[in-house]
Amino acid sequence: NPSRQEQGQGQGQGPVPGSGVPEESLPGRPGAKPASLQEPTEPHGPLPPKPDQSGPETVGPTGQATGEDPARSAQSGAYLTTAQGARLYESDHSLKAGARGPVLLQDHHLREKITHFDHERIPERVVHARGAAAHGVFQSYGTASRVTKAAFLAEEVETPVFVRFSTVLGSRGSADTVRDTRGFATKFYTEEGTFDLVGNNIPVFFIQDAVKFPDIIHAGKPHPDREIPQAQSAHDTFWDFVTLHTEATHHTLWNMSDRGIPRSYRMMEGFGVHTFRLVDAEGGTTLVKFHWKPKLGVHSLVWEEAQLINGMDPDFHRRDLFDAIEAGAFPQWELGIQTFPDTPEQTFEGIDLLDPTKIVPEELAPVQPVGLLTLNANTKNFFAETEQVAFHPGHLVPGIDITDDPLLAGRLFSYLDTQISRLGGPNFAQLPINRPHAPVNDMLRDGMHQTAVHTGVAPYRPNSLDGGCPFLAGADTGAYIETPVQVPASAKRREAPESFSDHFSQPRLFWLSMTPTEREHIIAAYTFELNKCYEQAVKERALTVLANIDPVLCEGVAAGLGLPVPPATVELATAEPSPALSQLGQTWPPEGRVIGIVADADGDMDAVRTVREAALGAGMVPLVVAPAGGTLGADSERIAVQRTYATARSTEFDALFVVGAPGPGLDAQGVRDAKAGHIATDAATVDPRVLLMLAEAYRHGKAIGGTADAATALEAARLPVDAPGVVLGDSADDVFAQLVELLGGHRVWHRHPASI
Ligand code: HDE
Repeated sequence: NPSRQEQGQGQGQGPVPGSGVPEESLPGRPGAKPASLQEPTEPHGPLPPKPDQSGPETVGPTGQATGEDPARSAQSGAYLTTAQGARLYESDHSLKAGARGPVLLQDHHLREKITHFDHERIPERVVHARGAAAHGVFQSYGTASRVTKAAFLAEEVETPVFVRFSTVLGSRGSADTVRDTRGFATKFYTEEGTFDLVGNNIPVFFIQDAVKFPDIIHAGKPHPDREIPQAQSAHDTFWDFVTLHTEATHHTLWNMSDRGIPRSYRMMEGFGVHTFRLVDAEGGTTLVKFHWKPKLGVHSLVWEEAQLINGMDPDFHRRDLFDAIEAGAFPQWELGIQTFPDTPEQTFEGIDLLDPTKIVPEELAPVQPVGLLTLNANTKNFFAETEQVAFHPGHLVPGIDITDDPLLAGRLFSYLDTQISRLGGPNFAQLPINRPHAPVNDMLRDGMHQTAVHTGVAPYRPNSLDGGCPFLAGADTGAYIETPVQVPASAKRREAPESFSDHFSQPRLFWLSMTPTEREHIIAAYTFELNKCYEQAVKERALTVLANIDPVLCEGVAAGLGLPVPPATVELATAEPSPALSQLGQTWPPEGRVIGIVADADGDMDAVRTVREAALGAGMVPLVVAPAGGTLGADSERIAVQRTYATARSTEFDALFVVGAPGPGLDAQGVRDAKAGHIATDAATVDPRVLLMLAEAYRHGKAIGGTADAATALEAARLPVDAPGVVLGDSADDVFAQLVELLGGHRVWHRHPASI
């Protein structure tokens, strides 16, 4: 099942031949076009969905499965019609008084088409506007049954899901690989109602109280006077706020770490952030934190690479997710829970479980797997699904309850409120993507965009006129059954508990848990961001915050800013490192990683073929990169080219395999022959785009392999052929095996200069 990436570029399906009806004979079609440019003239329905593109089962507004295709209401016939179903015979010209005359207002089709177009956009999300989503399935292991009665967590239950990943700060059209937190929101369409786990890829938050949310977002969004920078935290207002409001220190530190620039949505962790309360069948309760663990490992870009991608392919993460699913490489995550006794203090090992700026190290409370998420179907319509989906942390099912985390309380209000304005009224739960798969009978009536036709006369309780319907559930099956938690007797106060004022011990724990490589990246990230600020006072204050985390961090950043090192204002905490927080040091599978096979017409086609097949066998995505599109090799066994030197950039690949020393496409007379390309005879004639690819891949710590004669290309790029992570040899199989081994550690880190 070749992915879109593998199908090559610019090689879409050609025009479908017409039915033989001469174009001129159709009304309003002046002149015939050459056969190859003709539109199909025979009516046929919309293209059937691809097998991997099935969405959730369609359910009616009252919840029962209808089997009706949601596209039916707008795409049910072969002919172009008005919104009222009247067929149109022409759609290319406005109605005019003569070919050169004025356009007539009576043209209903023109007015209807333009009016609808004028209203095609809805407000983007105020945060998390930029996202990508997919359908999938959640298979529970049953291991959570001992702590929750939630039916979808019972043994071997399969639940359809829809997951939307996002960045926080940027607008809908912003680039994917900015330094930011990523949203990880999951809608479980369970048989007991919809459960939404609306999480992030960072386990803590900037603020402890929802009342500060507009402040942090206003500070992070572009400056109000000139609306720059887009989707960035590298500006004065962000750093002004987070250095004054030091409870943001922990989250900011995670943003400045490699977690802020994930390699792929498929390779990030997800966290529920708040502590939730699970309830078992006997009413027993357990406090938990939710974790998503990606099967492909947790990997990140390097900063220079992330910046290059934002120019080369701003849709990098969105494309990566869609292509992987289309190719059948379905990403998977394990859902896990950390469990804590539900004590009146709601603390664990001294950590306040109601403080969303704190984690509980996995070494103290291991993450216990409870089920497997597989994303296996792409969206069919971005707007209808990804844009219109509405998550809410208050969408809970029996067995899952909230805690008194003050940040969560504000979220419970905010999501519905914002969705009423974003989705134009209170009936968005009837949109196909938001419809529960459980039966709905809610007594909510009327309102903007009501699409259900409710029957009965008594949408109130109690009633006798509708036979008392609908009925209440028993306490054993109902949701939102309050756990009888004692609320401490106290006067009303605007204040936080004392434990919330510790803002530095966990940032220090995070810093101490990083490997030297990760620490270098953090210092470089702070240095970059603060050097983008103009205000000296902001930079100086940021250094004081860093001094409160660790002197090495503070000194490194101060050196990069050219500023003196300030003293710490708190006593540094003694923290036991948590190795689980580090992304490095483990070995990961090569599945889903992309290898670029750089070749030209004169190269060793056996090597190209061997690596391509081996990569496919390993579940990787091989992309052949050549001077021009089309194919490479002898007529009988042509190999499709997916990227050209002009469309490829090193950033798309996790590893490179270079065949020979691809030349600049000059013939013997030195005349450009872009189609063929020729093996360079010496270092001076290697194609400069290949040199750039090699230099970047080398600098970004990527594995580089090649046939033995690729040494000329490496030398031309002034790269040592015997450096770590560079593997050349006569056997393409052997070289590939070594590349896979290198990919297991993600990158050749000691080759990556800390400053980039
Ligand atoms: Fe959100 N958040 N948030 N948030 N959030 C929204 O809801 C809000 C917070 C998260 O893919 C909005 O429908 C407040 C934490 C994700 O559609 C809005 C506070 C976490 C998404 C909103 C928070 C999140 C949102 C904007 C502080 C991780 C995208 C559009 C009290 C646990 C969901 C919308 C999607 C979206 C409010 C804090 C995750 C405005 C007030 C903490 C993944 O309602």
